[in-house]
Amino acid sequence: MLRQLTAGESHGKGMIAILEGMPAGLKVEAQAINKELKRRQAGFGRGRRMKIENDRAEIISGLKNNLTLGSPVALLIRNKDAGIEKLHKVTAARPGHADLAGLLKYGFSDIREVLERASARSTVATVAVGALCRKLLNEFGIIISSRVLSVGGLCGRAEIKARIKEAISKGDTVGGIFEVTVKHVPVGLGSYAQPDRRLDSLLASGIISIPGVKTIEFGLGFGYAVSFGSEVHDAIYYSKSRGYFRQTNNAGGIEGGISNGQPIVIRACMKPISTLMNPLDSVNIQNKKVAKAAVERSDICVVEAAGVVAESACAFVLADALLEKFGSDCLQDIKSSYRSYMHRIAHA
Ligand code: EPS
Repeated sequence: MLRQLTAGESHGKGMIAILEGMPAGLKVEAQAINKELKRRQAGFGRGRRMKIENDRAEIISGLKNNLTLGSPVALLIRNKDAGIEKLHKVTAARPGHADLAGLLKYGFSDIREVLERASARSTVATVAVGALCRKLLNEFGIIISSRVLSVGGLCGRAEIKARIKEAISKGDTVGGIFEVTVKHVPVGLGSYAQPDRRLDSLLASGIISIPGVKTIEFGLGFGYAVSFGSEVHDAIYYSKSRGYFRQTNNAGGIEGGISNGQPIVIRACMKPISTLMNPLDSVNIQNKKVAKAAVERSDICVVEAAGVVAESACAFVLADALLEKFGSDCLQDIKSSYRSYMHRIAHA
């Protein structure tokens, strides 16, 4: 079983990730992690922080000569903007952020204490963990990608860029929809046997945990609600050369909580970032008088980056499901178990 633990404040010394349960014998170079960290920083509409940071992982443990040892892998990504002790007090909660609920829950008198950990900077650690998991999945031919489908209701590169520019000029922010696709997932990951073993439940949990993600759908998703069953279920065919196959993938690669061998397709909505340069009404938490919400340096649009983070969250869930199915200690053993299973499936 894979377990992850992350730590770090947005302007603290750095972000930390520990991944336990990686099998021994997997080749991992820091470069592979850094490549994913760089993808997370990209996208039109990112804020000034991304110009300051150049996120790079230091591998602290779990590897020797670039090979995993089967022991916990610990990663450290240092923050360049690490002035947490010197940052000003925040007194007007931003609608949409964790600010107010966090302040009340933990009994703070400065919203800064909330926003430092609630910040989406925490996704640095998610992506670092995801990069390790992705390396494992690649050994089995599993490939994860993402793309932006729309921003502010508009599709197409030029329209999306124009929408983000419009948000910038108005001191506003804008959200959108991204799609994650996972190819070459073997049939049989996850199970219907318990709710918490369903692959879609686990993937949904991973993606909805990303700050700012509000909805998620698999395959046809909400489209199922407006169709007859005969129109949307993926009919089953068989041929000697292909075995069982489908001509459609409305299920998005998962039936009954189990991967069915088709690509896994997930779409999710990332809400507009809640820090607005032209802020909404709020209340000063010290004197309870009307105040404008706090204005912090932030991003305008992070839909592309959210896709990269969602890929990483999926990589963790799928790597865990793969290890559960095929064994967990030694990559070589896992590969032989995988080969023998695939052979059985091919002749089923
Ligand atoms: C982020 C770092 C943060 C924000 C952003 C994501 O850095 P700073 O607060 O110093 O500008 O840019 O966080 C949020 C949008 C948020 O709502 O918390 C990052 O590394 O992705």
